Amino acid sequence: MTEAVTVYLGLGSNMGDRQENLDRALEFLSQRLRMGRLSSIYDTEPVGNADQPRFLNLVCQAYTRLEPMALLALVKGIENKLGRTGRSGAPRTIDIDILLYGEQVIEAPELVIPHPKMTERAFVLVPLDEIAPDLVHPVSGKTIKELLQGVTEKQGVFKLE
Ligand code: PH2
Ligand code: MG
Ligand code: MG
Repeated sequence: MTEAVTVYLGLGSNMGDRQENLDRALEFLSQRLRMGRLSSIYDTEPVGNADQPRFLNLVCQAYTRLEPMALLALVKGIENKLGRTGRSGAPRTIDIDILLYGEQVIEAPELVIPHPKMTERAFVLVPLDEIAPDLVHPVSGKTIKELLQGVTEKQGVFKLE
């Protein structure tokens, strides 16, 4: 049997009971993945379409033998169970992004890993730095700590108590 791969997932919610949505998503994930480290929850300013509610974001580590496309199908299934509808850019009950899948680089039409925007997003890098500062991003060759140092816009990201 193949070895489990360490993956990092970014979760976000800006519709309905945001905390409850994150909790339920983590519960569904834990039914299918062995969960590792979990960041704090952060209240974050929306990036991109600014005309939408603030997000709660977190990052988790997990171990899985699922292939990347099977992992994508799992997270999409969980998004659908939690009532995610609509286009990207609109408010959502839950968004689950595969940030990193081991050290693999994947460029398929439906899945790009590492997540193409993770290196510029404080709402991803701040929680990821909390759980894996020395992790090396396989494309840039930089650690998460180094990537975070390169991001200037961190003021919209607040750690919840
Ligand atoms: N997700 C987006 C776009 N903008 N902004 C924040 N703060 N948090 C998110 O999770 C987020 C976003 C697209 O998925
Ligand atoms: Mg996203
Ligand atoms: Mg997504």
